[in-house]
Amino acid sequence: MERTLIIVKPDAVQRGLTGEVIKRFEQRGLKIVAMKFIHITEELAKKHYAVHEGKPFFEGLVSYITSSPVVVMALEGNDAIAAARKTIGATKPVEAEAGSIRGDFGMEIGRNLVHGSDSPENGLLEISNFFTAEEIYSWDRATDAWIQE
Ligand code: IDP
Ligand code: MG
Repeated sequence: MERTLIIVKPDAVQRGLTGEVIKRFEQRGLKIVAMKFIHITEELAKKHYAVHEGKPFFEGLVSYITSSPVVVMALEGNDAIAAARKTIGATKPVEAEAGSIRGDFGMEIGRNLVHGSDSPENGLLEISNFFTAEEIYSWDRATDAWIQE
């Protein structure tokens, strides 16, 4: 069972796409185990995107993700990382498949609507940057057996 950190980024929240984005993960079968509405601080943004420090887009990325509130979620499921990234689509929205979130709603890499963790290890690490253990719920969902064997 994997967990991924999802961020509904400022552009998606500002454009009124929060519900649409959450809906796509939920209808796919990923289980919400944590969720909150927050304004990411510069410190947290730099921690979350530490791997990109030094790249030319880093400062712009930090100012984008801290520009207005976001919804952060931890989602759980077998192959949650791969499933969520497929639902999100390629990093560059113009290269993202139609049917993915970025392919349906995005135009530019600097406004690509959603974050999803890229490995199970990073999923757990990123979730711990945003949520305390008490904020994460393991719960039995009535539909679990109809979504996962
Ligand atoms: P990912 O979000 O698909 O995992 P990463 O390569 O991990 O993509 O990059 C993290 C985020 O940094 C991207 O989602 C995007 O918001 C931003 N980003 C990446 N490359 C560029 C770029 O070349 N210009 C502007 N922003 C970028
Ligand atoms: Mg990434």
